[in-house]
Amino acid sequence: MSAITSRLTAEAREELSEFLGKVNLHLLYKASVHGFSAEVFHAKCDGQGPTLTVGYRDSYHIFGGYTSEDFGTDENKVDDKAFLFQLDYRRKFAVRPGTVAVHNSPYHGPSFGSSLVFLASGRWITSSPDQSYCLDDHVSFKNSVCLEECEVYRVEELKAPWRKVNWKNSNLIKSIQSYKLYRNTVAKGRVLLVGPTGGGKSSFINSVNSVFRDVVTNRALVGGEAITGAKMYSTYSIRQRHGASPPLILCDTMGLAEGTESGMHIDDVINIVKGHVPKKYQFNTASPIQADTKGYIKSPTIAERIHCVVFVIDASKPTILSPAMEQKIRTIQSQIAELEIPQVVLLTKVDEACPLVGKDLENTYWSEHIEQKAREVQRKLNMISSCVFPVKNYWIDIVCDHLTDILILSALLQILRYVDDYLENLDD
Ligand SMILES: Nc1nc2c(ncn2[C@@H]2O[C@H](COP(=O)(O)OP(=O)(O)OP(=O)(O)O)[C@@H](O)[C@H]2O)c(=O)[nH]1
Ligand SMILES: [Mg+2]
Repeated sequence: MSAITSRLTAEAREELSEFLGKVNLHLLYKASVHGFSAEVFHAKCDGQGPTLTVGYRDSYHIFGGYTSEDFGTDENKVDDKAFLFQLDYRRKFAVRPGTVAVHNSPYHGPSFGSSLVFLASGRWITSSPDQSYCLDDHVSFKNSVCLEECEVYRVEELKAPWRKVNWKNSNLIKSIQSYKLYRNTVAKGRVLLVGPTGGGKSSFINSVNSVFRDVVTNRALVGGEAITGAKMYSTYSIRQRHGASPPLILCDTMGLAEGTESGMHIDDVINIVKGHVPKKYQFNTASPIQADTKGYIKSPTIAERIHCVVFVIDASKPTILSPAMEQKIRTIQSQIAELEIPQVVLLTKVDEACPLVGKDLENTYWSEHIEQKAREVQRKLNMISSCVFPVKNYWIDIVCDHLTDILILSALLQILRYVDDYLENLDD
């Protein structure tokens, strides 16, 4: 069965986080999918610990209740942490201490005293004034209301970030500027960005450039295949206006597509990695560059070869990589591995993938959703977790922001270290 989608919008989640704090909401029950039935509700939600029940009268009237106690079919619960809420007007109604916050019974769904009883009869909720919750005259779930939808979420406390980041680090940029590559084998590490169309490759190059310029720049063309530049092999030296420039060249490619009819030819990825492809080369989907193609670099120097390959993957897609794309990238990976070139994954669009992160980038490593995406890509591409970096690009922004910079710079510093490892290995 495909994953059930939550009806909570990013805005609704944001509003709920004002009541609940930093939590993860895991959808247990959705009436329109599982049935408006007390029996199914109990089968899915009993004994799950803290939960949030959300009723939707329509897209605007959204209300429900939180309890930190288990649902069940008997035993009423006193729960001083319970509350009812109504999202329009952002209202929270506290429980009266010591009263029955949750009335458990097999004959109805979530029941917050008699103030708000879900699945009282199919889609209908009932609400009658009682002593349990501090309601007022303006609640929008008075008397009987027919619901379009009812969802129950397990509320999971966010325990610890899955990776530690020093968000206050102001030395990252200096560490990158002053990075000395192994024995000066090359002046600059050459890093290739590869990945599905629209994943954010060009935006990442612009973002890195922006961090070092301290203004949002747009050197690489963003916006997909419609743009001619997206079919061209472009390389960008990252330069600092004032002070030392980082020892980096970022190489932008055409996006990969699922079939063979469009997108970059995988042989060309390997041709770039080996250093055969000249700057400004126009990719041809149907056939890769040949030894007799104009500009073909026959005997590339170490500096012309790629020293690290970065796979750029969009974290906001429901399926992070389709089986066909996974297969394509795996094929590229195995050829890169033969050349012993390090590989990294950038998980882009974390702001779009998780509303918590969209609201505050410091949530990136607290977000279970982003962690799951990182694990998924790690598993599919057989990477170790320290090679996967969530980032948000500068895409809508017009000024730089410290938190966005930190994610980009953390990834970049690690990429430089992998470049260094590769150069050192060449010596052995
Ligand atoms: N929300 C969000 N959008 C992003 C981010 N990065 C890129 N985008 C958007 O994603 C779209 C595609 O970005 P590009 O940088 O053109 O992607 P690409 O991988 O270079 O695409 P191709 O060159 O076509 O393969 C653009 O509309 C960007 O504005 C991000 O971190 N967050
Ligand atoms: Mg691009």
